[in-house]
Amino acid sequence: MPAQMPAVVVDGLENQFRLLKVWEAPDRDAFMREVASEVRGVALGGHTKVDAAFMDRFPKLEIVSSFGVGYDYIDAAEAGRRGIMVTNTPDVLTDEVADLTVGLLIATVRQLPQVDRYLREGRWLEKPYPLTATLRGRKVGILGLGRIGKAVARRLEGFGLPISYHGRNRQADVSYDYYPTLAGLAEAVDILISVAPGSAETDKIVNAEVFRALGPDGIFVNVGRGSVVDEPALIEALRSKTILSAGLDVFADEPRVSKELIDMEHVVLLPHVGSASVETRRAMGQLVVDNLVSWFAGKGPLTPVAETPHRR
Ligand code: NAP
Ligand code: 8YV
Repeated sequence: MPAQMPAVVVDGLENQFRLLKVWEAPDRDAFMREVASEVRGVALGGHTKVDAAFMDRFPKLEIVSSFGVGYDYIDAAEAGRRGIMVTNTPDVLTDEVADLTVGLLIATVRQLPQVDRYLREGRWLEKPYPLTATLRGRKVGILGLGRIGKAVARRLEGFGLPISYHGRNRQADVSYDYYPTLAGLAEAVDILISVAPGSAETDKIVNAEVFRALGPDGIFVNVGRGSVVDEPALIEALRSKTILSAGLDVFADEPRVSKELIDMEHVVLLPHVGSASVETRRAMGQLVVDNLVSWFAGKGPLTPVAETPHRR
């Protein structure tokens, strides 16, 4: 375990395996060198980078069990070429992240954190808070209509909002309008929600052209990955009122958040808390453990990523 993980993972693995807690070693690099030849599994948290150089260090490595559904910090294609299994934690967090996304959207449109600050500062005593924008009458576009994207769409259907989406493929199980280009989607909607994974393909695809297409009433919400957005272009679009506002749970260089965003009153910023409830983080941790237990019991992985499919 290179970085500290929740107790459910530490305890669950200590019960079953010899757990090497790299983060507790006074000299982590020396400790890694010392134990590298024995390591057969890695429990990965804290978005530790797993690239070819990392894999080179562990000649007997069979499986990387990662905490989180997104695994953009793992070179999974390289793991696949080496026959190393990679697992993630899908599904157990879908509803939690979808709930948070809807909360963030409402908070952004109705300015809930700003309104809360207004009351605490005693300003209600002077005059009522100014009127805000509305969700009513808006169209929603989802970038990345996967597990979480669909759960967000189902919730927003209940709000009476029409949904459309962009991804590489049309989804067979939904009847929402599909847009083959992201700019086309942005042009057609006034709320754009990104739930797409980080990858070379998605890097900075939400760019200045997309913000221009979204337009001056446009709201951008990002719960996917910060790398999907050209962040300087987002800041410029917010500064110039090319779009109305943004609600962000993910950023380009976490946990550092650009001062320009922090200084803007018309954005809502969350410190990557989409899945961060006690119950959901526990379920994610348990799945990290269960993948390793299943693998070393010879039963295969429970939730392998697409790049390392399990062949029995
Ligand atoms: P998923 O089921 O794999 O869905 C991902 C969606 O993104 C798919 O519909 C996929 O559709 C689309 N996509 C992939 N590559 C694309 C590309 N190049 N261009 C456009 N669309 C693309 O994953 P999920 O479980 O919904 O999770 C989605 C992401 O949410 C994770 O990868 C993670 O980054 C993020 N996340 C964030 C939090 C948080 O705390 N903020 C929590 C959990 C997850 P196509 O294959 O058709 O393109
Ligand atoms: C986690 C996430 O907070 O699952 C993901 O992809 O982004 C979040 O659920 C994160 O991966 C753990 O640090």
